[in-house]
Amino acid sequence: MRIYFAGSIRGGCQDAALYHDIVRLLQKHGEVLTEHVADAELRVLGQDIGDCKIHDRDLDWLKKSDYLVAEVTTPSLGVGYEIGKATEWGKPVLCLYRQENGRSLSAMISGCKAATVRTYQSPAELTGILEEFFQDN
Ligand code: 6K6
Repeated sequence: MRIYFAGSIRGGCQDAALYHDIVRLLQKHGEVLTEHVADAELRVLGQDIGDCKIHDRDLDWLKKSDYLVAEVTTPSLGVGYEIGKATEWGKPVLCLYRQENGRSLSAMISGCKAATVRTYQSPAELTGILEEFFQDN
């Protein structure tokens, strides 16, 4: 089972450590194709392959994935684009969202019937949320 994990990069990288923990949890359910999204060193140095190659490679991985799991607390154009593509391609999508600072999730995500949106307060809740999602899908 192949899982594409999506998390903000240029949208803001304050949750990088959390992404790392989510990738570790996801690895209990399958192969995570996008570990680099949670890689602190790569995030600082960037990857010197050019934006077109990043875009084409990531969409190729997304096409090959069975699931998309996205952490959507930090708004990111790239993550929103990936969610749009995955739902269009009929892949099960799980969006993980922490309600904070009075900010609301985009209606294009919270109102998307093709995606499962789960809110959480603490990372301790994620194990159960992921188990439920993979059992139901
Ligand atoms: C930086 C850190 C690691 O790699 C890099 C180079 N840039 C990217 N590498 C791989 N995937 C990327 C990169 N930039 C964006 N993405 C994809 O878009 C990822 O799959 C993320 O889920 C999403 C982040 O989008 P932005 O708009 O927040 O950058």
